[in-house]
Amino acid sequence: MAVRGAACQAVRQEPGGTAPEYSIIVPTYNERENVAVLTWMIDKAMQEAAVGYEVVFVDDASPDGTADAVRELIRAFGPKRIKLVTRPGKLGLGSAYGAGLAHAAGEWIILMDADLSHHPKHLPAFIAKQRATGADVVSGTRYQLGGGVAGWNLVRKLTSRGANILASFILGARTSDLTGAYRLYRRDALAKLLAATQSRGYAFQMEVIVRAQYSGLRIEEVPIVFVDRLYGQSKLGVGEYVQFVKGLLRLLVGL
Ligand SMILES: Nc1nc2c(ncn2[C@@H]2O[C@H](COP(=O)(O)OP(=O)(O)OP(=O)(O)O)[C@@H](O)[C@H]2O)c(=O)[nH]1
Ligand SMILES: [Mg+2]
Repeated sequence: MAVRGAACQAVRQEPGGTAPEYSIIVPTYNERENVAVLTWMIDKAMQEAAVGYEVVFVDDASPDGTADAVRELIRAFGPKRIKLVTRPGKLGLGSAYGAGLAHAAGEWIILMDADLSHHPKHLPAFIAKQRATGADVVSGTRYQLGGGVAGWNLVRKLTSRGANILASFILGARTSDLTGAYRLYRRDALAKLLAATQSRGYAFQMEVIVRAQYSGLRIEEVPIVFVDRLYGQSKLGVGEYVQFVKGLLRLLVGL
């Protein structure tokens, strides 16, 4: 412990061991190549925002050893800055957020992907937007001025845009990016939304934000540029499309 304490001195800690204001929950499945650079970029962004934070990684027994890479980060940044929640197998994103929340100490929760598609440079904008507006949810959007996607082919761009337009039209959603996952939530709001949400895959993000709107939470948006993953494999397949349509139909009849 003495060694660990000494190693941590180089890294900022919250004074007096108080809880951080922001918890950034990052679910991981086979993201070994991404977690270190992501953490360094998050640290830079949160220093710029001048707020206290922790990162909670939720790893589902990634075969590539992601959890060991996170343990290295805990040694470098300290156990107050980085937490690791491990689960015995790939149990899905929705429950990963819940598991992360159970171990998160912050009043504000930021959800982001590990694959650098959600660039940490946008974090200060999420925080500033929430503080300026008093919003319960700040959602990153690719579909407002200043936002966009990089690295996707035309088919994937049209699919994402089409899915968003279709879902907005059918569900009367006011948020411009329903399927994005880069968001900031008031802690208790997220807990309630997660408990109510049943969809999986891209429909999960849509259900969460539509439920937020229907339950009267204040939602604001910030433009983000989504960058296609550089390392690791994309999991987008036919199954994802089927799940999205199923989720959309269920929301249509169920909400
Ligand atoms: N803990 C956990 N994390 C997951 C699971 N599925 C995906 N993730 C992570 O959730 C985030 C989003 O998943 P991605 O695979 O990047 O999904 P995507 O961005 O829609 O698609 P691609 O980047 O094209 O693969 C990433 O950080 C993944 O590592 C899971 O079952 N459990
Ligand atoms: Mg991704």
